[in-house]
Amino acid sequence: MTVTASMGLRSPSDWSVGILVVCGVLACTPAPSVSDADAGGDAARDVESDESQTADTGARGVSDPWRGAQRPVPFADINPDPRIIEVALEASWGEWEIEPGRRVRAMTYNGGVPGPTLEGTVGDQVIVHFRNSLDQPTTIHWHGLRVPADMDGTHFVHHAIEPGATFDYRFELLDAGTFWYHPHVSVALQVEMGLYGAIVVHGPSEPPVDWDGVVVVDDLRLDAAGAIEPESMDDILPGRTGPRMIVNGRVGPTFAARAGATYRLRIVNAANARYFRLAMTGHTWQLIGFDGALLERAETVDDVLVVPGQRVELAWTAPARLDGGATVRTLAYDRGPGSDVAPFDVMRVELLPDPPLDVRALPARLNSLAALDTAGATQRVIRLGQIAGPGSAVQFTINGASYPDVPTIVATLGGTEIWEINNETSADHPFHIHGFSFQLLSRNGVAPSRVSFHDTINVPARDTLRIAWRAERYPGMWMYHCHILEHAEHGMLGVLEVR
Ligand SMILES: [Cu+2]
Repeated sequence: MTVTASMGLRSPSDWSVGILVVCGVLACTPAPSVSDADAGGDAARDVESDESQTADTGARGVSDPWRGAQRPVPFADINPDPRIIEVALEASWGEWEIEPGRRVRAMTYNGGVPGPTLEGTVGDQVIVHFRNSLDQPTTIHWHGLRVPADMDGTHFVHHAIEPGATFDYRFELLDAGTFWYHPHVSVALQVEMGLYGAIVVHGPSEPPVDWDGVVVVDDLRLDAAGAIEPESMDDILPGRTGPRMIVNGRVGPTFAARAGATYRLRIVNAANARYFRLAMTGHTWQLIGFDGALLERAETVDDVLVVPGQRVELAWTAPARLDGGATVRTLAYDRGPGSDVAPFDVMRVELLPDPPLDVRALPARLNSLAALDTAGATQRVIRLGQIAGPGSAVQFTINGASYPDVPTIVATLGGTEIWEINNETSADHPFHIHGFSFQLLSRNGVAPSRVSFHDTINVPARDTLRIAWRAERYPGMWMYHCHILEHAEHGMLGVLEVR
């Protein structure tokens, strides 16, 4: 039994061809590891090789670094077919225990924050039986996943799900990577109140690591009574932030690592507006991927910026000694007027007493990324701006207009788009496109040193980014917007139609 597919590799060819998965009801042949083909192997050979070697997560007896409530819960899959993930998801008011003994009233998915992690493999079919038990309408947006437009959770592709109503989301997992889900109705409020969860999609060629899991970061501001503070007018310009750093729904958790083990950290920024510039005192990380695509080669970094909505993947090998432990912090970052530039501690890292493991290097080659062919691409300019709004508020604009007055962009199905995004403001904006991944072509005219694909990327103040993407597979109505959720709600959002 073989897996015949171009799966999980971000290249123009596998975006344009249908993805064929040949798999029986029994388990598919384990996927070959990239490490099999380190020495110059090409991507096609990597995925078609019969040399089977699974990513041996956990094979060396490494325990989960998260303790108790710090560990996100999985979904309960009610479908016996191993290639169908069928789950129940309910949004409801509940209690969120942000630290031992401190509970806040929150919006929860299946009673918790974050919601259950949706974990699957490329080619899996997903059915989510969703029930809205809130007292207000909601939807679910599958951030970064390529899904049919009518499953995308925006209000112009399906009606908001009213209180007490249900909706079944159905889609196929097309790409390996780290994604997340959250509402797209009253989004600034509902995400701030706790409605978010991670999505992990495994591909056929994953780097071998000892543990692979999610690190969902968020921040929170409580009022004097200990409740999540409502949004104020002052939150609109910088977006809402708070002084409590949250990881996997908990303040200040501890990551308990085993010496010599390699950890794959799938970082999801679920905060409304906080830019997490993460660093571990005295240590470096290996940057291995963004959003839905691993980089071709790991890059050693001292710190990494993760903007709202974005995912960044890191690999970290625990050292032989970590006397007194270490602290992961978010470092000072100035993203513009009114923003919170202060550093904060995010989580502790400690070593387990377990005997050290032999250190294993990551594969030299993690992925094969082909740059998009941009010949004949339709070129557009997207200008991000701001103007004075009603009262003392600010209004955000795209090409001079605020949603819903931003003219709809109509892209041709099968065509290639190049967007020049000019940030004309003095603040950074994280730019997100629904339904499609884009390649970064340049920043201020300078091409990056490597190929990378994103669905959410920071556009620094006054900078110009050029991105390219293929309008393929799924026609329909999509959105693009700033992922500082207060900015999206105050005008920095446009409609994209692919037809
Ligand atoms: Cu913005």
